[in-house]
Amino acid sequence: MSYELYSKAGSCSMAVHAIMNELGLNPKVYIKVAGDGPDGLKNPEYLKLNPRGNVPFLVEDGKGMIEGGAIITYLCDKHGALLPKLGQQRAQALQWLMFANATLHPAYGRTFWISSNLPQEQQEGALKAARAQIQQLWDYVEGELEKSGTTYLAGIEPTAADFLLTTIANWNPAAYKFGPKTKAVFKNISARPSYQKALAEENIEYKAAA
Ligand SMILES: N[C@@H](CCC(=O)N[C@@H](CS)C(=O)NCC(=O)O)C(=O)O
Repeated sequence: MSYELYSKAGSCSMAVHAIMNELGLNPKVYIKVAGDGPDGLKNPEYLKLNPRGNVPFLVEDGKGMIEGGAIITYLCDKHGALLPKLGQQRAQALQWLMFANATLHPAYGRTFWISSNLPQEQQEGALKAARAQIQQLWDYVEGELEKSGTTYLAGIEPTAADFLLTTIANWNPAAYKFGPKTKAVFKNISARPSYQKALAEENIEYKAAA
């Protein structure tokens, strides 16, 4: 079984990278950069492999796969870790994985879109509104962790969702206030050897747990 992972340093694909390290999969990781240059995400060679021109892109024994939420679920199920198999525990773990992938990630995506597409004079107001939405999501996470009293999003053991949440939190962390329980998740996950290895391989400094 061979795994190749295309990642952009520190982006959502770094969560897949850390999860693969945690699962002991020893992926060969190719770090891409934004844009069209030789290593860019829109470079014609990369577009031949992955016409979406984004990351994460996983190649398992020559077969490609897109969409981080699906890649993570597939790998965790296949290798039997970081995603409970059955029942309420699985429901909670999937809920939080999808929250990170399909709610929190797109909310950050709006801030990136505003910064690269809106005229300068419109950016301040739009960014303020988009960041306020993101802050509400972080406040929701803290509230749910307080209610459940658990160390991680879906219980006392970490699941894949904690890895994705921890990774997203490191995107412009100075712009947001994280509650103490949320920060404890970032601290615990970012300290794991699997996560430290991904940070080192992608040359990223982890700041959200400070
Ligand atoms: N829904 C997709 C979103 C993937 C996505 O937006 N990836 C970002 C990095 S976090 C990307 O590749 N952006 C393109 C770029 O940076 O040019 C997924 O979860 O895989």
